[in-house]
Amino acid sequence: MFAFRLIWVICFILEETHEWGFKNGVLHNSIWLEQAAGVYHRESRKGKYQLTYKEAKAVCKFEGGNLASYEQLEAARKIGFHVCAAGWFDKARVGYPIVKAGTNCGFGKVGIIDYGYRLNKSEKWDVYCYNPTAKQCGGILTEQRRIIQSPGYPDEYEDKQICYWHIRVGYGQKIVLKFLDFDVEDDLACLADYLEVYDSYDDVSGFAGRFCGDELPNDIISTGNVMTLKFLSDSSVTAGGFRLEYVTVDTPSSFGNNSYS
Ligand SMILES: *[C@@H]1O[C@H](CO)[C@@H](O)[C@H](O)[C@H]1NC(C)=O
Ligand SMILES: *[C@@H]1O[C@H](CO)[C@@H](O)[C@H](O)[C@H]1NC(C)=O
Ligand SMILES: [Ca+2]
Repeated sequence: MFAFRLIWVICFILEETHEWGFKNGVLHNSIWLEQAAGVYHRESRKGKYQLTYKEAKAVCKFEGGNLASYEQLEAARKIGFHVCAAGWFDKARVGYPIVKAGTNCGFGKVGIIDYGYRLNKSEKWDVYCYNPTAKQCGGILTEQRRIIQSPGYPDEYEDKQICYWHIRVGYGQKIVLKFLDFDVEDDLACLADYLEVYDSYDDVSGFAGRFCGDELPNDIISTGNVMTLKFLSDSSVTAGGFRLEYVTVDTPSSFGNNSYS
């Protein structure tokens, strides 16, 4: 019985952590990750609400962390961590952090929406992990301007990095990305390592570009007040990394016309 379980767990981990897959010829990694103060939300690579308690624990552990505790989740929520998806956290509890009350999410309440201790550990949810050392790689950025750089910059970045930066500025503002330094493992289609920019809240819509090599990309201006940056490195060959700055600009009505919207 024990051996069977062990094999099952190993199979799960292999399945869950296999190298990035190709879809329509494009290297794709659709995990959705949101992070604040070491706490982050994870979906299974199979999609939303696909992790049993045991699988959820394995996901956090594989990334060097643990399931978040209620206190860690609440501490993250207090600095703006808001996710509309229920996930496992410590002690087989399920819930999610809500900052802004909404009718579609959290029953109009604010706080940790707590489904309590689950008796049935085979139920499937997302997961909330805690890993304070993962902090420098991504996060939610709300400042008016800020430098973003690859992990370890100005040293070379490491293999197998996944960083998501979600930039959210004031309503009516736009984000201007200015690249200051850029050196990411080069290949023709940027399949190995790359920085992707999305003119959107997530990495599903609003694709604005994928970059690798050592040519400095042009400035990128968002259409709205959110932007997502995703940096991924594969398991071999690193490079110098990148450094960029974003600034915010207000959008007066004279700023172009709205023919694109
Ligand atoms: C536990 O949850 C799983 C997944 O939702 C379900 O298939 C199963 O029937 C549940 N078991 C019990 C005893 O309720
Ligand atoms: C609005 O912008 C579009 C595209 O940039 C341009 O073709 C069009 O002439 C502009 N219209 C006005 C009234 O400025
Ligand atoms: Ca690489």
